[in-house]
Amino acid sequence: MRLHLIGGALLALVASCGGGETAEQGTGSSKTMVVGFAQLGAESNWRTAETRSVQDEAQRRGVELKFADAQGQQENQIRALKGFVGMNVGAILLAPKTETGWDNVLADVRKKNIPVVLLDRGVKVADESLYTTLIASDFVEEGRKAATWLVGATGGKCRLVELQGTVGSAPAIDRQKGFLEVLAQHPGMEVILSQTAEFGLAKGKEVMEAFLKAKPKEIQAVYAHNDDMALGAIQALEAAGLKPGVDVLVVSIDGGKPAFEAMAAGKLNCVVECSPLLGPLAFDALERLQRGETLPKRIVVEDRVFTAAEAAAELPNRKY
Ligand code: GZL
Repeated sequence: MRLHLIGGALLALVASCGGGETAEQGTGSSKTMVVGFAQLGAESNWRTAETRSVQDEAQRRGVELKFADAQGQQENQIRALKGFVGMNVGAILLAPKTETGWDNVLADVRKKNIPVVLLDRGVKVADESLYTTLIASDFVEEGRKAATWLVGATGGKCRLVELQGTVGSAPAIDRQKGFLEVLAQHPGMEVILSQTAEFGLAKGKEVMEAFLKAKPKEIQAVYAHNDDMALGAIQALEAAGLKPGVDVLVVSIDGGKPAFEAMAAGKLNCVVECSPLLGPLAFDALERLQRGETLPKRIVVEDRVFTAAEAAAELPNRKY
């Protein structure tokens, strides 16, 4: 792993992955593609799986990957993007922590004609030409699917709490939007408490403990914007002497192995899948760009819904 000084300061482990071997040395393909990947952090099992998917695919395709882990800070991502401009990379992959704050740095990137592919989260920019395409799930639809399952499981009558993802992030905003859109059709469904737990397991447990203190015996279900927070909530429910999945229903989004194990154990009732395995899609898009193709502005990753009844059979198929 080579460390690079960027902007005069060492940026948190900007490392060359892909074995440092360039395409000429490795796969023998005509063009060396050097790609910068500005990852937001490692806040969840999902995020780690996404990073691994991109790094493995770069290695497989003989692409030199400059990887920057922003440790959860948008300013580090911005610094990484500026560093990639300085290195004059061939393309940039960006998993933006939050929707806003990207206009200026993406304008700097565009000045160098470096294409930007957004991975897994969208941005709100004044000029959509500042990025080439967004490869992500439809988070509004994920929220709708979670709510539809919960309405069905409770007959449309339930007092529930919501564990929101990272404030200002596209998945947190849109998963809440889709969920509430469905709940608006069912007046018997009531969100009695809602708070961010930043997509983290420990924080999910902490916030759920606070919810249980504030509304003892009133909570009938938990809607968590991701598995890690749902697993934290499950720990809090058990610590309070409650049976998660039975006394209190739990529905989450992501579909990682730990969530399937919790469903198989009867502690989690429903998971809406959101695949982090975006490496192949990312490099397919970059190769299409290299061939001069025009990409659609939005590449939607399809999601499935799984319930506890299917968990044991599906678990061996889970790849993250
Ligand atoms: C979704 C992704 C979210 C996951 C969380 O594309 O941005 O961030 O749902 C992750 O687990 O932390």
